[in-house]
Amino acid sequence: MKETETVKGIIFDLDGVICFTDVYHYRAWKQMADEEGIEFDEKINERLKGVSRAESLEIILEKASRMYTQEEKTALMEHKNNLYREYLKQMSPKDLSDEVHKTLLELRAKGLKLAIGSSSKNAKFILERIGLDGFFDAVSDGTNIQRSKPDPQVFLMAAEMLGFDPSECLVVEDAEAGIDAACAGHFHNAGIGSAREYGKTEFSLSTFQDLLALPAFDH
Ligand code: B16
Ligand code: MG
Repeated sequence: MKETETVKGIIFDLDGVICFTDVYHYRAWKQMADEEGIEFDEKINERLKGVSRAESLEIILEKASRMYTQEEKTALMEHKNNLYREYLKQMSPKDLSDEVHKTLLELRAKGLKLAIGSSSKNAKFILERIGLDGFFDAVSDGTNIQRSKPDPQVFLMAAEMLGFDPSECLVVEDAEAGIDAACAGHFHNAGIGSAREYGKTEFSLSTFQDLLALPAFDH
């Protein structure tokens, strides 16, 4: 990022950045895979981060010993989503960390617009559960896109909702597929968690509040 460039908006991935629903995705997929007798572990799970539900299932089925029909795949996705939503129902504002909450408020106080860019069709439900319903200036999620990360569509739509050019926005991601999507859309990006060490990550964040120290945010 050049000295003269100023970020006006931040687009946050949800799962793995704002809150930690990734463990619930894992448990739900694991139960489904165990019931089907399909090998599935945390290493395979890394490949599911940021990609759609249907694409996640295809990755899991790479280890299956037989072919599945489209009807069976639809039923498996529904089963997984029902298991996942049972976990989500147990979430509350306590699942939003003080660090994330305070940092979001400070970023907004700096005059930045804040958006969500998530592949999840459950994003609005999760935001409700953790007490952030209506908080963001824009929410782009799995319900308004045709192509999921690493395609940049979800972030391009978030930028459009905010009224900014991609070059004026920073995407914050925990998944390599999400950093790839940010790069493909010509966004600035910051990587946290699994995406911190990724080669295409522009800014590495050890903690969420490191966002406050990025110089391009000083207006
Ligand atoms: P759903 P994010 C993504 O959320 C998850 O990382 C990914 O594992 C999941 O498959 C995808 O949402 C779809 O989720 O089944 O709820 O529609 O990281 O883009 O916020
Ligand atoms: Mg994520």
